Amino acid sequence: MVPRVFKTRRLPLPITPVEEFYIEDYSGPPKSLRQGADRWQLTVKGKVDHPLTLNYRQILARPSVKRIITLNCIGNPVGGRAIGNAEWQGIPLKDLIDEADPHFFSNTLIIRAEDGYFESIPLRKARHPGALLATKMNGQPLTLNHGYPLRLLIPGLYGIKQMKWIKEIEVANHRPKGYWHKKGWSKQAKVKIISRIDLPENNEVLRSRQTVIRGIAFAGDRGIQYVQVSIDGEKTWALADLEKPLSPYTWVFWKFPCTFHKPGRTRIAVRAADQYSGLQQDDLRDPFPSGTSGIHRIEVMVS
Ligand SMILES: Nc1nc2c(c(=O)[nH]1)N[C@H]1C(S)=C(S)[C@@H](COP(=O)(O)O)O[C@H]1N2
Ligand SMILES: [Mo]
Repeated sequence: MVPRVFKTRRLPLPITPVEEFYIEDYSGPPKSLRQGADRWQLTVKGKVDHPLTLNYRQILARPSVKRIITLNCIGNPVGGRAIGNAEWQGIPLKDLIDEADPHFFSNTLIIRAEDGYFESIPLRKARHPGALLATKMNGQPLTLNHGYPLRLLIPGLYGIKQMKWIKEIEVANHRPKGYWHKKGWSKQAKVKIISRIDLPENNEVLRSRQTVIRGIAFAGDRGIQYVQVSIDGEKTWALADLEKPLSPYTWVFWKFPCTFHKPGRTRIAVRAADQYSGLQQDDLRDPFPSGTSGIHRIEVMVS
């Protein structure tokens, strides 16, 4: 799993421009969609009373909503940039599922995409009030790289569940392993708490003893409760200031104004807590198999 990242600025913008948004897929955009979506259609089928087939025009004609949702790749390493935030527009997944009217005993959605990728999601998760079948990203039709004509977003889950180029949604009562799940990655793919230092950068030389440390923190749909920063080799921690997130499903920007007491090499670390499970733990630093919540540490030279 090797996401393509585009680091064009030191501190990210609250909404990631499309050209800077990381890209991850196992074999690139499907050929069938390169000429447009004229022949594309979405089918909702399986254990439902009202199977549906919708073409692109019909999907665009439906009432749509806008949601700001951050996407994080399960393979994103500690301090990594395979995370981005966008305003997505489309139809709530829940509305489409309800319209198809799943049978009482069904419990799973199997979602298939034009590139052969597929994933399964518990029906309960798919009914998340924030889950969206998006046609637009930051006000523009989705680009081919980001899932044109239709992609899924489910707050609280890693990118592996956020299918691009969707063509089929099957309601079922069995749970097949998804593409990455077969390769040993997490089946649930629930996002872990992460926090990252963006400014200063690792090994930067600081000309002044006074500085403002900045970065982001993210915990899916669980919200960030607080962020703590340490500038003394993790002996003590102090609270950072949080900006109000753009939605309940996005990253949070934090800042930490501070004064270093002595010159020389200084270690900076950050950790965050979500609203439910408490403080970020450092025990799982390897993104495989279920994402990392390792603590981001950098070293700077204070002159
Ligand atoms: N159809 C399809 N959807 C996919 C993938 C894929 O390979 N095929 N990769 C997933 C992974 S691993 C991630 S992290 C996100 C990345 O979305 P992005 O490329 O728009 O940033 O897409 C997900 N959706
Ligand atoms: Mo990913």
